[in-house]
Amino acid sequence: YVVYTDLDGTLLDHDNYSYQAALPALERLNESGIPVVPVTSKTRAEIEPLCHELKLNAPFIVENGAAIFIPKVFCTEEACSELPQVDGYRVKSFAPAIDFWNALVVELEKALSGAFVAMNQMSAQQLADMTSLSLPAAERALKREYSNPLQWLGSDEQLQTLSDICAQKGVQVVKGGRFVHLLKNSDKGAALVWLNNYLSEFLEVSDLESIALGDGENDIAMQLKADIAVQIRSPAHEFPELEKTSLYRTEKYGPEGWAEAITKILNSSPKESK
Ligand code: 2M8
Ligand code: MG
Ligand code: MG
Repeated sequence: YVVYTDLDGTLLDHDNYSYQAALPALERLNESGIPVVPVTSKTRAEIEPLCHELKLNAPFIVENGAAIFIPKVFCTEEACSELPQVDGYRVKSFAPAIDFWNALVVELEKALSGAFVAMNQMSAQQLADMTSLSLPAAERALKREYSNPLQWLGSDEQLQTLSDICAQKGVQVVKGGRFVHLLKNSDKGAALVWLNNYLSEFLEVSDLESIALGDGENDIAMQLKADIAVQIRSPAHEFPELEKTSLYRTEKYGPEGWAEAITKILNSSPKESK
């Protein structure tokens, strides 16, 4: 197995961002040598300290599938030589870089003035206030490389207008826990497929099974592509609609639901490190 997991509302509590309840299940995965891959709308600057705290050394997927950061230990010369090097990683990117997004938002402002506040227009303090992130965490969230999420203030009708304008530019609109996210040439599903192929070659396992856990609408793309999908119960919204045979919906919320699902899957699996 490889575990692909959303962070906010999934591995991390929607309200206080704690992962405490998931720790025993995470430990069990670590012991079984099952890689845990964050797949999130968060930035690299937000994910790195978390990976460090949780001792995750696997690749991770940033900003809603925009790019995959592959640490050196997961690289071979053969597999990675074509990928650009950034700090200690090789990077496979799908989405346009941040300048594209900042320019797009300026244009959207003209048609939908007042309907949203883009993250790059917020101070760290403002972002901290609206999300209950700590101030340093909000600073890391503002270090965006591939996306500029929108705090939505407008009507549903204006959201439809946003979708229509964006569609003409090949940009897709999806909802996260608190923000509206814009995607182009990427989603969590495409990133999962690319990385699972990469890892099955790297680990030399031909039938590497993927488990995708998430709470939001922006997780559906990866849940559709995964072998096993887990929808984590959210205190903020209903389960997003998802049709799939191998779907498990948790009883518990956030990281408790995460542990519930992982425990259930591992207990019912004949071979833990499949
Ligand atoms: C944003 O993402 C969440 C994910 O569901 C949201 O849309 O509410 C991100 O852009 C992330 O960088 C940030 O940490 C988070 C804070 O709640 O919001
Ligand atoms: Mg989420
Ligand atoms: Mg997310």
